[in-house]
Amino acid sequence: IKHPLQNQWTLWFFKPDRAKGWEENLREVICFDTIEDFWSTHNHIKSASELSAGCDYSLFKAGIKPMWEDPRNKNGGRWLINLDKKQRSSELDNYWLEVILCLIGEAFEESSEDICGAVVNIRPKGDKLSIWTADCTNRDGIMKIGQKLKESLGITTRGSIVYEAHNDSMKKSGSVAKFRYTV
Ligand code: M7G
Repeated sequence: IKHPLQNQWTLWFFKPDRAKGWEENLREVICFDTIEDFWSTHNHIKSASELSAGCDYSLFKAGIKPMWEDPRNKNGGRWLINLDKKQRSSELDNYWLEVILCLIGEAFEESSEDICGAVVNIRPKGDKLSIWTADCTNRDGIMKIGQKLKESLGITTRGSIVYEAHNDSMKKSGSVAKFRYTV
């Protein structure tokens, strides 16, 4: 008997193709709802650090698309971790796995309800990890998730993780979005 997860999760893959629109470049890879199915997926796909520049993996609760426009995301935001280039070889894959295990294991307890998914962006200027939550005004839930995230990754630097509302990310023109919370 396989071990059921509390939620069903969908893994998405984004591969940049300039000839296509952003959403067209987003593909559903697989849906799983047991620990065993998670590991067999994880063990046969490329690790995040092996992806080419511009690609993303996203893991979202089934039924939520990994985009700002989804009804479950549109009032939400993300905890964002910016990694240094050198962390791709040292930290990226471990961090991403840890984030996934927190999500599918419902490690955020009562705040797990607020979780929509997580994204890893592979970028030449520095990779990014984020956890997307549903409501950018739910301060308590957001802070609990942020603290748990930092703790799980063993990040101790104060103020190193910022939460930004998708509404701000959407509007940002080149520069950094106005963040709302930090841990
Ligand atoms: P990114 O891939 O999140 O980060 O956004 P990057 O700047 O490090 O590459 C790059 C661009 O992709 C954005 O400026 C948008 O044009 C597009 N994009 C990203 N996201 C997450 C979305 C989304 O949720 N919806 C739409 N419509 N476009 C998006």
